[in-house]
Amino acid sequence: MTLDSIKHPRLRAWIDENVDMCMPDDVYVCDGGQEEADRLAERLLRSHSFFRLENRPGSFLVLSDPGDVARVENNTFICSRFREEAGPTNNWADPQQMKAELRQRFFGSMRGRTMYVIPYSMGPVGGPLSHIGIELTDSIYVVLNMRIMTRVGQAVLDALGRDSPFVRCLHSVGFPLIAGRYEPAWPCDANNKYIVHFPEEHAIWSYGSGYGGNALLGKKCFALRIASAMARDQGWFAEHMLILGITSPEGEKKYLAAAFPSACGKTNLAMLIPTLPGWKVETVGDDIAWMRWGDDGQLYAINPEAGFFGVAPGTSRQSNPNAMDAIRENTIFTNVARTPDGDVWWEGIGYDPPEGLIDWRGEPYNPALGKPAAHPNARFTAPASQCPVIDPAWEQPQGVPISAILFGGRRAGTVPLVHEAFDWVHGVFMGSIVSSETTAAAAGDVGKLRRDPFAMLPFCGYNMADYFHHWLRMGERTGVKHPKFFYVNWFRKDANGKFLWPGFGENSRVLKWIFERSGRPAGDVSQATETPIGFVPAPGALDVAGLKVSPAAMQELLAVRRDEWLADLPGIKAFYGSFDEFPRKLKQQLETIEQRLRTSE
Ligand code: GTP
Ligand code: SPV
Ligand code: MN
Repeated sequence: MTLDSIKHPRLRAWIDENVDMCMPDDVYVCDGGQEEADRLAERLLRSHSFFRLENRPGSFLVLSDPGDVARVENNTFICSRFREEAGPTNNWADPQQMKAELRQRFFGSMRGRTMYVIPYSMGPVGGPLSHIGIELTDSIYVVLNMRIMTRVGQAVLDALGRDSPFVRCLHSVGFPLIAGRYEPAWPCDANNKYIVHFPEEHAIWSYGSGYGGNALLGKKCFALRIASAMARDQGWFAEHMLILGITSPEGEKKYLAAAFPSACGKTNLAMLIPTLPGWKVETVGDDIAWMRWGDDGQLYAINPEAGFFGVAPGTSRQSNPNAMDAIRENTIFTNVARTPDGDVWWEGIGYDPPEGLIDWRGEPYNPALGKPAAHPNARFTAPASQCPVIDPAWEQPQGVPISAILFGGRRAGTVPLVHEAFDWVHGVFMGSIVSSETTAAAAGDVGKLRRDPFAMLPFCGYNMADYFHHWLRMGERTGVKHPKFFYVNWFRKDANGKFLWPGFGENSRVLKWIFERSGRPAGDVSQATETPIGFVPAPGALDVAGLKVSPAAMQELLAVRRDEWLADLPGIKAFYGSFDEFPRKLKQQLETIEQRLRTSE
């Protein structure tokens, strides 16, 4: 479509402004359709980094620049007017200064390229919890991913009308095609990345990277960083949470939301196939939840996305058959290995690499070198509708009612398999002390323990102390029915460094306990043992029938050790202490728990 299809004067003016700055050769408005996608894919196929996968209809493999393979938290900024608004966990820069710097980067950055205008909706178009964004980008890869991950096209422009608000998302890979300049396979400006958010004006400027959350601006940039600030102002929640429906053998259905840090198991839990007979899990979303209190007092959640941008390594028929089915066609694979017969391969896919494998750098795979064939943060982009267990209500505009909220992370020790909060305030406390070993989803160290409250450390668009306030305040509303809070840890290890818990489908055993506990009134102790940190399953309460985990390992998994927890407190105190104004209620929770730990035997 041409620019004439834009009937929204402020949108048109904003596009014109950015055309003047970025100087693209052309401007094209995306309709999100299949014909358009085919046409754009044809253009990319001429490059050396884009391959059609003969074995998977409508699917492609893309290999990125080795310098552009993950989110870049050091180059991510929250540019609110005051530093205090961004808080100590975010990089801050003055908005005017940052814009001046960025204007130099964006100046002429789209020369020789087309600027694609992507009108997209996060959430069903026109839904009461949905919001609209417009991304301007010079990357066809971004266009092809965004049409899977979000709802793109004319319907969005129609819903926008002539003057509705939208989130302004500007993106450039930062590699203009100046006459005679060689076009690399994956253009980017690897050494000059900027992922910049202006929460006060609902704007995002992303420069230099073409990868994932850096470039698909509907995802982390809008649906979490900008949306979390909108949610605080407007009284709702934007969270890094999967949403799943779980049905008991008796046919009772509940919905759960779960916040785990990046690459800590959201996609896998969202699509889990229970090993417990008679139980069923269905997927609403695998990464982001937007939630608000409904008129009936229940918490309602939508998945603002329309696709999965999932971690490929470790995904197999054994670990996640539903994901394997979802990626059979119409899927974009990024940085996985390619087989000679036009298929994909990665570590943990469940079978040996075939002869003639080409690794994610485009070179013949040589296992002797000890380097993985797929990048550890290799991803698949697949339509959510292709998931065999997609929930019938996944596109319900008003969302699904949430009975329980889970937190989780990778902890080799200390944190038991599951524990339950005493009440809302304790639940917020629980979320505030989440910690996890870092993963390949972000550039930097892997396996380093860090505090990642609510799995939102890299994604909260404002001061995190204020974010906890928001959670506490929202729980004080009258007439609301509090979901229960739980904290799970699939990653506890034994003395030899092996996971104690089999995970994946076996996590249904923990979900069953959560399902049953979430229906109990506050203070109810059936099936539960009180510990200083919350309720854990009472002896025998966790259904382990047929599970091959020794009683000793089970005991270790559920153990709440005084010394381990006391050793964790200084880190929590240091984190709390890094804020100027921290919610008193959470500090009190910390004191109470410390007291309980010190007086328990
Ligand atoms: P993002 O998309 O980065 O937000 O990640 P995610 O939270 O959706 O994580 P995902 O489900 O993709 O899992 C990441 C990695 O953890 C994969 O390699 C999985 O195989 C592994 N994993 C997921 N669930 C489990 C589990 O229950 N046990 C163990 N041991 N590993 C798991
Ligand atoms: C994450 O890192 O949490 C992701 C992948 O879901 S990305 O879209 O790159 O942020
Ligand atoms: Mn994520």
